[in-house]
Amino acid sequence: MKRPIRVAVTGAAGQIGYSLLFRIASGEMLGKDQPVILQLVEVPVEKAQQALKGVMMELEDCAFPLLVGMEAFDNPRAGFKDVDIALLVGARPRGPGMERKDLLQENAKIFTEQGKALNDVASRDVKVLVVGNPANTNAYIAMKSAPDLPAKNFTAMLRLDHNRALSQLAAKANVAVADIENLIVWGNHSPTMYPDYRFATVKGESLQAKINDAAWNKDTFIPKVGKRGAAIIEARGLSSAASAANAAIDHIRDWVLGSNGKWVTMGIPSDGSYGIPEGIMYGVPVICENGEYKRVEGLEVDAFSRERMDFTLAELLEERDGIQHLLP
Ligand code: NAX
Repeated sequence: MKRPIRVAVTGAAGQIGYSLLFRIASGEMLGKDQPVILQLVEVPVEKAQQALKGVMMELEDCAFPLLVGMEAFDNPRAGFKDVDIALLVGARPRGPGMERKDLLQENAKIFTEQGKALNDVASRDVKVLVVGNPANTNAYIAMKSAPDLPAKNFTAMLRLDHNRALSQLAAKANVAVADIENLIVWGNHSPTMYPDYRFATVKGESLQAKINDAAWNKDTFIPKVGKRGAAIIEARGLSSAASAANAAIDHIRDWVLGSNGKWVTMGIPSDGSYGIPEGIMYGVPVICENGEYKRVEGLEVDAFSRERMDFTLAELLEERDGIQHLLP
């Protein structure tokens, strides 16, 4: 039997957690021959811990052969011990009357604590995915709070945006999702993101040439992908959960097992390329191989794209400036 992989999930009793845990335990994230141990972290509140117990009872009742261990925790320092993968899903949602600034500050506290805990007790190779919003800035905070871990171990989730864009493009061009390659979503996981299909291909042919509709790109496609989260809330009365969990599975599966040469979008610490200052958690195209991601380099940035990429960057810089003074 392979060595079990330890996976921590925060916010494990929440809605994304409920869609995520069963798929991890069934082998969809790390492979059908890979045993896992789940380290589930929730807030130290009776109701949340109780709900988590219920989820764990259901996980037991699935009798997943690959689930070889599972434990509940009420703090990250215990919950992140020796973890190989950390899915940071739990975050402080925006409450009534709460300003954006307050939201950033509340989350800064959570992700500083979690970053420090990872720094002190997680595997040195831990792969961290931040899902909880504001995901990019929370990932930045966790990364900055973990100076002993490589910065490249920290990532933010833009895969849901990537998948949303793929589906919209497939429908518009009347092609199969699986045939679309080389799509990108630049920037922040927020409505400012820039889904970019200038390089996308379908069976080797240019998708842009096939669609050939600049007005649709600017006025329909980009805003639709950006506002998809709000449209789901409007329709469902709840935010995206199953699709978010699916994107988290896609993100980690590709990172660990490889993306088979395909471009996928990950929020990763920038290296100064593409005019993005170093160290910002910014969505870029990557290819994953042998457990590492590699940024796709040397793509041309035209004037329209520059404007979009700078727009989403400006928001990230503003978020960073709002929490910089709280960092260790
Ligand atoms: P829920 O409110 O259903 O669940 C969140 C859970 O996290 C709760 O059970 C809560 O007790 C727990 N929690 C809060 N703070 C915690 C902490 N410090 N440690 C451990 N657990 C903690 O939210 P859900 O729908 O599951 O969404 C979770 C997060 O994902 C939210 O921040 C949401 O905004 C974000 N999303 C991010 C997406 C992305 O693409 N990056 C898309 C989906 C989603 O909106």
